[in-house]
Amino acid sequence: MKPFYVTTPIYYPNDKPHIGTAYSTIAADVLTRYQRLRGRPSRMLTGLDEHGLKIARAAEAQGLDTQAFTDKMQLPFREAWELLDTRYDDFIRTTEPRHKQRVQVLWDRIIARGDIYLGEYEDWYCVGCETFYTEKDLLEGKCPIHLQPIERIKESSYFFRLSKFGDKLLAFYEKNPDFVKPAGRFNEVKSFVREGLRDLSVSRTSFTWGIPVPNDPRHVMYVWFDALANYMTALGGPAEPGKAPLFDQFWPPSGEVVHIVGKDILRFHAIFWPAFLLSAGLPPPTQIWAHGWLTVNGQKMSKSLGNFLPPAPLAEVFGVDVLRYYLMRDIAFGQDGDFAHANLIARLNGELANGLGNLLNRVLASIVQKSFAGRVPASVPSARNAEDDTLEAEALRCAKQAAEHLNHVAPQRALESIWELVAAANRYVDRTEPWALVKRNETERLQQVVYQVLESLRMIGVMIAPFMPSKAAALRDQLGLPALVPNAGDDQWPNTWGGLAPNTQTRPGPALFPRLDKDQERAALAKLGIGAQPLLQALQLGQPDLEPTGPDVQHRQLGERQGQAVLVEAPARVVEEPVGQQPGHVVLEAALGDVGVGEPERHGGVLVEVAGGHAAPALERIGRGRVLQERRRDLAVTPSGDGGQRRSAPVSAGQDRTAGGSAPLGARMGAWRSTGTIPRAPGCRPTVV
Ligand code: ME8
Repeated sequence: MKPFYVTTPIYYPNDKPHIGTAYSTIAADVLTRYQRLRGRPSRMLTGLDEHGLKIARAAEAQGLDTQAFTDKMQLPFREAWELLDTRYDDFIRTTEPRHKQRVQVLWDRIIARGDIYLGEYEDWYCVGCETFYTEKDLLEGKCPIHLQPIERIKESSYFFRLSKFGDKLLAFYEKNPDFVKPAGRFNEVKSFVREGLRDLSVSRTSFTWGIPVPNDPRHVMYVWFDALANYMTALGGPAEPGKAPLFDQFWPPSGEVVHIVGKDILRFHAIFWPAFLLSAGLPPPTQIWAHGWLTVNGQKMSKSLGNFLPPAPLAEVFGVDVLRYYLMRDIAFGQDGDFAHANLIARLNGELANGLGNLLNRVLASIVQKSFAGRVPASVPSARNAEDDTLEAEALRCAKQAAEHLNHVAPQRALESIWELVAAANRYVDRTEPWALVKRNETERLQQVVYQVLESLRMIGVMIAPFMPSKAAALRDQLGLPALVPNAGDDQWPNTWGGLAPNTQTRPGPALFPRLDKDQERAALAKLGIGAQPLLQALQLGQPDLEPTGPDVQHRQLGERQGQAVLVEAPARVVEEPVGQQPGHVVLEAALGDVGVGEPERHGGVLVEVAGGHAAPALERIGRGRVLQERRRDLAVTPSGDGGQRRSAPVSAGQDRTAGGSAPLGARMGAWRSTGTIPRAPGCRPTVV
């Protein structure tokens, strides 16, 4: 098996990491941990993209020297990745000398091939994307991604002859049919290339925060040229054979390289990057995996849009492993998915607590302790029956399938396969009724049954390790097994049945996944600043039978009045009509009188909705924004025309109920923005008191 090298995008440190960037990093970590467990030499890289105008401006806004700013901003990334238990081998920053020096080598190689030339450039530039757009790319004159005003730029520039690489790229794609995943995205890339490529501007002269172009220091390299090279420079490449051992070992043709990226940056990776490498006479990476976006109310969660969820409070409230599990399980890798607290809680209580936690508890806590003095009983072949054969076959099938899914970078499907085994083992316990065997003193059959269940748990404990490393270790510990230590060449995947040694001393411990009861759910959500009112909580937590009577909820929001930020509080009601792109969502209408939402930039990019407390601490918690002036206004509501009649929201069990007022701090911006104004509830006539 070739050595495996997986990378995350290197993130812009203009702001702190959020659950979207955490998603890419966790996915890369899961894949690397899996490959290590299979005994494959594996390496994971993450890091920061520290050059370019975006970073220079962010530093300027804070009044900091740019290097000092990036030195400061790297910390929250390192902390977040540590908190989320990601085990990367290297963390590269593009301001490091090791990177700068190797990028210049790459540049020189391309120059030597005659593929970079000096010219002049004029086009539209989005600093948020750090990319040029032509007139036809723009959306109503704005950047199509950030929906922000865009700058016209004209300057002397070096160009990369991308136009020359169209056919070469298409031939490379043809030869490497799995180069881009998912396949649908690969088709988009191919059509884009077939339409014809323009030469690419790869240097800038209007600012200096970048890597100087060799022999022409008036220019700094285009930030994407600099950034893409990180995957190679972190290994010490490009370099002659024998000069950079990691590069020799992990870069193709000796190694396999998988770049995990979000779909927003696929073109850079699938077109520019291989073109640079083909020009330089270097092999392109093996595969680019473009996953979808984590959304909030159907809108991409991002730093620029200011609607992002920081990972730390979620990890603190639900636990790191539960958060990792949720992200990998709830969202099909490659597709977009909405972050929904209600779904997270449902999966914690269902699949984790009732499914796996309960399976462990059912046999280990009492039967193994009482009937076998806490030791794993030996299986008894003469006491086997067809149920046992079915469970064993199912366990092997699930393990094989989970591995196949992970080999194909489908973490969600791998978890589905693992939970098929959890379900099969729980069914087996239901059918074999070990507690009845205890009563009837059928010792041999009991031994056999208990062994089957514990062995299934052993297999599950290995398979969940890449996803939930601490919970896997805790499960193994309860089974009396040591923590898994990956070893090159040693495949530890549960490919065979019967690995659990009889007589192993088990150590039953606390519940693996404590279930959250209603009060705990409420407390957890309140800690995250969500839902202080009973109806709101009911909607989030899945009680569709609650009929609202008075005003549905008290809704607080940071709004704007005559240029000032104000915190308003108003009764709100649940309406049927979804605002935004997610059908089935519950949306709140609040009667906020003449207080406007204002532009998000006015409040540092965030609209804050608080269910209790004041705006300032809320803003502090999410780490951005500034309250210009805070004032509290209560708006009284008098029922009018319809006699105070109210409709309840059309929610049904299993639906996502996190939109509307129940969304976390700052997250509702999308819903409000898409309406443009704050809707008034028809049953309410607000009066300012
Ligand atoms: O683009 N859902 O950095 P960046 C899922 N520096 N993933 C998300 C996400 C979301 N809502 N938001 C961000 C850059 N991501 C460049 C990369 S690489 C040579 C240079 C993830 O800080 C996703 O992987 O804007 C996306 O591609 C990446 O963060 C963008 O991070």
